[in-house]
Amino acid sequence: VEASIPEPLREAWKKHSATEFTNKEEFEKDLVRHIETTLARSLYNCDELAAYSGTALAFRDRLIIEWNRTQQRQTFTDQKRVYYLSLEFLMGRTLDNAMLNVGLKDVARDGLSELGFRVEDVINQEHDAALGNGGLGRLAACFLDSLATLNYPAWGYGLRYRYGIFKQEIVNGYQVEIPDYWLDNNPWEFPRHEITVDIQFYGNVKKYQDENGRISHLWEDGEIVQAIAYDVPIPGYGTKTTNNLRLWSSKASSGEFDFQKFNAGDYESAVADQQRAETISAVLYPNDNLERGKELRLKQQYFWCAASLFDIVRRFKKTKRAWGEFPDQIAIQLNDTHPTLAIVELQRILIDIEGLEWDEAWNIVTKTFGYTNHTVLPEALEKWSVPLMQNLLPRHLQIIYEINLFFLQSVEKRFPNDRDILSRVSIIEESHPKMVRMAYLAIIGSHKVNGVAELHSDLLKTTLFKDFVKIYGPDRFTNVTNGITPRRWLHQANPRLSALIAEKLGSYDFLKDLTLLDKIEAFVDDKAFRKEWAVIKRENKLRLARHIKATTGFDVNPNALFDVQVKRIHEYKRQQLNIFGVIHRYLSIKAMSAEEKKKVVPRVSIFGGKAAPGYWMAKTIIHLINKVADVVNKDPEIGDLLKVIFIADYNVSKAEIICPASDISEHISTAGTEGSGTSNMKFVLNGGLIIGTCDGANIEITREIGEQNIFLFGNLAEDVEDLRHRHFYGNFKLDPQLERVFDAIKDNLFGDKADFTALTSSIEEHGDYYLVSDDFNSYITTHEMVDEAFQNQEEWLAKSITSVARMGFFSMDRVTNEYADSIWNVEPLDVTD
Ligand code: NTF
Repeated sequence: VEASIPEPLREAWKKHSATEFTNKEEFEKDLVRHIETTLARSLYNCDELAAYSGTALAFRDRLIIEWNRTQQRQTFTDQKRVYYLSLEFLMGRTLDNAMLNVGLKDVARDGLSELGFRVEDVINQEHDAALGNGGLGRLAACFLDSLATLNYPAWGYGLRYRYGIFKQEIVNGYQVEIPDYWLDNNPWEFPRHEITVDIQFYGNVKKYQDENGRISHLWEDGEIVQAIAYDVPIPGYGTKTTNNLRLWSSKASSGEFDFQKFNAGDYESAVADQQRAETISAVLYPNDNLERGKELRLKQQYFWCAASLFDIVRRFKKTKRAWGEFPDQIAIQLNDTHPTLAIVELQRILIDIEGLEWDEAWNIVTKTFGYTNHTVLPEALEKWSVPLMQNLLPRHLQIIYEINLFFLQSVEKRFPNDRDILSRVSIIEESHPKMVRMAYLAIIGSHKVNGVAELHSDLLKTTLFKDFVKIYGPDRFTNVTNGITPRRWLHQANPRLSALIAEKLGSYDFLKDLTLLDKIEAFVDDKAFRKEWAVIKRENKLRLARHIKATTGFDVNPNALFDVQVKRIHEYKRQQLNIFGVIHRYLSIKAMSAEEKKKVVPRVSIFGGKAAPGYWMAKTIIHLINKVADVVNKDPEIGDLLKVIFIADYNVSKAEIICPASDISEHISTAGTEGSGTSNMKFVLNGGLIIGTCDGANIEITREIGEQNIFLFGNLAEDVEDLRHRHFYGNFKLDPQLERVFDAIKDNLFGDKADFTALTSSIEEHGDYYLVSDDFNSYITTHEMVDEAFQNQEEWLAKSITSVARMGFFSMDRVTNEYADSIWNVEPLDVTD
């Protein structure tokens, strides 16, 4: 509904248009006004939380003014836009980022200080927005930051979960999950109650002949759920562009269905319907790299895809352009296969509702979509059962069958002598029940498919999607190695390092062009610079040590080597390898003479990460880490030489404290299993070294920073299959050092050995799928090299500085420009007048 102020009255309006604070006085005025009016508090009644809310509201005003301008400008210019569809956006906190991106953190600091508050304390009041599991969700958040910073006209589309990823507590060494209700007074979202879409589920399909004699399909009956839009402004760094993240929330439709029930006196059932509808956007599925095929998950996916597509199509139709121009105006990126139904939904809209012919519609669809694959793990590849889809989305299933038919016909024509290829590439897996292979559907419905690091993209082409390379040729498949936003992961998380770099380079321009970092390599021998660098690392370690003390009660020595592994707990990421290595170190120290102990480099082994609630093995790993910590940390023979810390509830805001404080971090997945990894980049960018396998982006990090600056170990991806095969045929021999570790566990050194049988036997008896034993010796030896290197602090420092200098490639801005050029074909739009 358009309702604009008539032209002659606009002058009066413009006189009173909202303005933005630009200095301390104006900020304080906005702050106090919000606290006194919006929050109904007073100077007698203003705690840090109120100060946070007031500050957030003052900054929100600024963001929304720029948001309005950006949206008007983008609509007026009407050039091609990008829509990033992701079920996860792991945003973390917003206030600090907003202050830094609009360049007014100092103003806020001074203003708050005049009113009796410290900006850091105020920032710490904010609850993380944790609508994601791990790397995939955080990548989406980094994308939004870069898209806005680079002035791309781009929107994110996601779900507004009432509960984000659960909060983790550790009770008696076990993970306990606490629901994350995060929406109470969240100042960063704008409910758009007027922007709603009705979404249909279930029902059945009727064929009929339309007035032109054409066979058409009518999807009728079933139930309707309403999608309501919530908008979150996304400010770029050092630009006026403020893009939009639109999150959908579900509600019962206020259609006549309910009223009939209600009027019939069936109040309870009407309310129950309401509840059921709201369940769709209630909770984020807490699995990382795992899909479990639950109906509610499929409902979430369709609900979000259908609402987003309706919104995108509605916006396109307003421009009155011809349908053929759709792909010139719109690029849609699918973050993994979760939004694959969007492909089917757009085809449905075009043929069933807009009346296009199949071929014309399909041509538009495939030109519009791009698909990013993030994993080769089989358990993470989405498949939906045909009966489930038949019931929930009958018309979509028909369209999928049709897509498959045309696809298989074309394959058959091109490879008439290869009968097997048809069943291999069919979207439908002929199992019981039949399954829809979402990755295949995503490939067939897109014009570009990309992996997230070179090795990963190569593996896609040579294994998982090999047949599709044969069918479509290699050009449909490409690589875009992941990156991270330097705004959050350097400037915000490590302000002192950022300031030191800016001082040397003469400006903060490197935050917009991270390749400029290479200029700091010239200072690698500069004494004063090196000293400052070391002091900053130490300060960051002290900050983490304070956090550890406050949350676990343990004191850790800031001079010790901080060795960090923080990421989701997963067998393929091999936290078990790490903790077995820690046990090995513990046993070695215990066996030392007093003289020998003097040579030991003190270590703090820090772990953090959540296990999916149903992932029993991952929970066992957490339990073992905590049991080892209990024993080691209290052992008087060990003292400061080794400490084991599990940081509970690892999340984005904790990562901001942890990443700048590491000396070394662990990225030790079984070769060939980690798509990319992005925390590896965060640690190196903050001056930490890494120990890792030749996997994911570790390989490109090595290429950029030089192999003398990284500790690589372990078997290569090309050897994994062979090793597994050998294990399977009985050629498995437990590594002798690992055997010592297992003996200690079996001697009940860390509590009841029975608690850990699953873990040890998966290696000893069940084939060691993740090659923990095969890599153990190499891992231990490499850690000895780490100790040795750490003793030469001057060398270590040089490695640290050189590595940071060479990390420019891993900026999310490079990533975003690569997608824009090679997948989306979109141009930036400067919104400044
Ligand atoms: C993850 N994939 C990969 O496991 C990470 O290596 C990668 O860095 C991120 O994606 C971002 O690309 C997934 O979470 C999923 F869903 F694909 F399993």
